[in-house]
Amino acid sequence: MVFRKLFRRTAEPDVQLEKGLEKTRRGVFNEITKLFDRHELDDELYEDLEMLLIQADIGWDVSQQLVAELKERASAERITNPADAREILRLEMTQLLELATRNRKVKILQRGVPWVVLVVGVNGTGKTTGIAKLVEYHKGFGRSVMLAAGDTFRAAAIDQIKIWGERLDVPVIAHQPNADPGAVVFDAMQAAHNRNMDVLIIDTAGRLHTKFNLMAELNKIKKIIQKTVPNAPQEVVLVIDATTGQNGLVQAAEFTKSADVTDIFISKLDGTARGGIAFSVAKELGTPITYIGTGEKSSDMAEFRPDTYVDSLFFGEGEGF
Ligand SMILES: Nc1nc2c(ncn2[C@@H]2O[C@H](COP(=O)(O)OP(=O)(O)O)[C@@H](O)[C@H]2O)c(=O)[nH]1
Ligand SMILES: [Mg+2]
Repeated sequence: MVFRKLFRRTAEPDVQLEKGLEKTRRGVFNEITKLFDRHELDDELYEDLEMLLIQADIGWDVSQQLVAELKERASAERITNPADAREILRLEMTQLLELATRNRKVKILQRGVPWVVLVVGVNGTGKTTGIAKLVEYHKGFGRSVMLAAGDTFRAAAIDQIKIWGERLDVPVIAHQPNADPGAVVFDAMQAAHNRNMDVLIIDTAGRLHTKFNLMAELNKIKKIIQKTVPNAPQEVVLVIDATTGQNGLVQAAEFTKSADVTDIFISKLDGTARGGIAFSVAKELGTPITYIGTGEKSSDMAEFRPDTYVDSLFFGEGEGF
């Protein structure tokens, strides 16, 4: 009980995030926490830790790196108490995630000039739901928001975004199914510009193309956007589904190579007990993680912060004070 006091949160708790990460916290991270209840900080503990980190979808390389660093620091600082080692691990994990926020650009939105957000990613990752979340987020700042139904390949996709538009009371620019996405985007840009919208969010189709096609299509859409607002899109958000683990990361890498992704949105963190994907994203992609999705409602989103994220993996409600 004495060292229990060491386990302090780094940041203010985020209730939304804690709820979203509950499965992960109760799953692998509960196992990780329990490891450090052991009496000895020995090789067996380090080996078990590495295995659990890999199970948490933190990725092979990153897991090895974390354990190696922990070992080194524990040895250099003559730490023998597992409870102290756990604190070091927590700080190391936070530092690793800070890599993912270091390159984040400051966003300065101008009232009445459309801040254009292009949302990309593989089909089913949560783009359209993520867009609903972004609408609620921007509306929370009192901004006017418009949507563009740029995924014209499935009629259902157009209906889905229209329904969100009605629910959230924002206009949606849409064409018929199978229309040219470029034409939708052009119309939406004109409408957003003419109506002095603060934010325009553009949905895209998430077909897995060959790399060349993906690049060509996204470039074409960007050129169309720039006909109306030359410095747009100010944000290109890539949605990554947390439940697809390391596989999702490989697909995401294709997008970061093809599109100038500015921000990453990790969706469905509530749906997995292995919520460690953020660590491999931070290490492998180098693109800032900005948003995280923790459910199917438009309010189920949090801004990504390394300290609250790591706290939420280790502490449940009312713990860690
Ligand atoms: N549990 C959970 N489900 C989500 C989340 N985001 C999206 N979904 C669900 O995932 C499915 C695909 O989402 P959708 O937004 O249509 O993906 P898209 O094809 O990329 O546009 C839908 O059933 C969503 O309700 C999330 O953060 N948590
Ligand atoms: Mg969609």
